[in-house]
Amino acid sequence: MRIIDAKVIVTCPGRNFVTLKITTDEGVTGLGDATLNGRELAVVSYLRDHVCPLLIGRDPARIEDIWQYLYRGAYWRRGPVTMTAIAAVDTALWDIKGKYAGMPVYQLLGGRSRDGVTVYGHANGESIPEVLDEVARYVELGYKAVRVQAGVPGLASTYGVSADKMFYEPADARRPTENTWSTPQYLRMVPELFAAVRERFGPDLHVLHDVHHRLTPIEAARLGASLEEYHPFWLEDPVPAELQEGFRLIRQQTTTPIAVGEVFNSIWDCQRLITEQLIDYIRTTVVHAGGITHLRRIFDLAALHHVRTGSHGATDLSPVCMSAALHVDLAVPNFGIQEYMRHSTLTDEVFPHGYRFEDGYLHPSEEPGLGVEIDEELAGRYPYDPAYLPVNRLTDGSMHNW
Ligand code: CS2
Ligand code: MG
Repeated sequence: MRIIDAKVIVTCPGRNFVTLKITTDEGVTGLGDATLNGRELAVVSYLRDHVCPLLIGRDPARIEDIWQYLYRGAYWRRGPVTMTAIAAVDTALWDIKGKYAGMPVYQLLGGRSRDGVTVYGHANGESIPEVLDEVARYVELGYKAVRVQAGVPGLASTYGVSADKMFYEPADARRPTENTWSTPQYLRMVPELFAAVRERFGPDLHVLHDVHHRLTPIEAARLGASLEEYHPFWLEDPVPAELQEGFRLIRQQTTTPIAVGEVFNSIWDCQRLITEQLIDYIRTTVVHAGGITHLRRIFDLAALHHVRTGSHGATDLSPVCMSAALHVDLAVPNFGIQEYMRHSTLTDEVFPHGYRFEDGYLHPSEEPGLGVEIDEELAGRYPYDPAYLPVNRLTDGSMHNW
């Protein structure tokens, strides 16, 4: 068994996706998501120019060896571009291994640990009443968990609120749009949002919220404490997480659960957060954290420290990543929850897949491998269309975190 082809497919069925397709000498193919929102072409070049040529002739069964070869061989280790490229290779090789074994990948990861993968959807609106109506739609669809994001009074726009419903695409312009931010206004709004959700939907619905890296630890501590009476399922990305020990301050002040990690790309980004139990959920993903092989290492470290999984699942992670995530989610012992921002119908046509939503759960495909393909002819009709994530400034014009 040898790799005879490794090609990068770039398509934009409403948003950009980068996909790696590996083919063996026996005609077996595997897919890996390589999408890095706003920096897609950097990963395309990393794969096309520096990785794919080195894969030709290798044994696709040697997943771990190829992972180590690409990680150690880069010399310049880690980082979102490198680890997304390695992730795509790793994911495609697990897809191939499942097809050769004639099993869905979760069977190769230890088999089913649960009946289904609990997911959460995204309810958002400019006003709190609008958010409540969106939450009602998700409850009606059978979701047991919903993320809530509302506009901040006095601000023209904010993270997580868009005209789109059921999915949310933040990369909205060829040059980054500039948002304005006010922490005091925001800190006043969020407790009102949670009070309204609990008032209308009661205590049992899991309610999540994404702060999106915008507070200082003491502000996050204040927000966490102000929400305790509404028992959030989690408060996500309360502060930028380069200073992992900074989370100690939040931990000392509040019991509100913390989720972090969608921007992490290796175990080293979260090693202290996990081993000191500074977080409750780790949000690392197949596509950005080195693939299934590395993600399992992060999740195993988390399992030893009472930290559960809560992988990122936004629309800029393709159905290839979602398919792979569900196989990991089904098998790991310390599963927490899976984000599920639905893709557009056109995206689902470009990436036919076997996962399905039912009564608040996602179920991965039972097909051998990951259970996802790419319609290359259809993908070819939608060329890359540059789009950037917004940037954020404070009301005095200072750069802030988006
Ligand atoms: C967000 C994402 O889903 C989330 O939790 O943080 O929407 C994130 O902003 C995008 O994936 C960035 O590309
Ligand atoms: Mg987030």
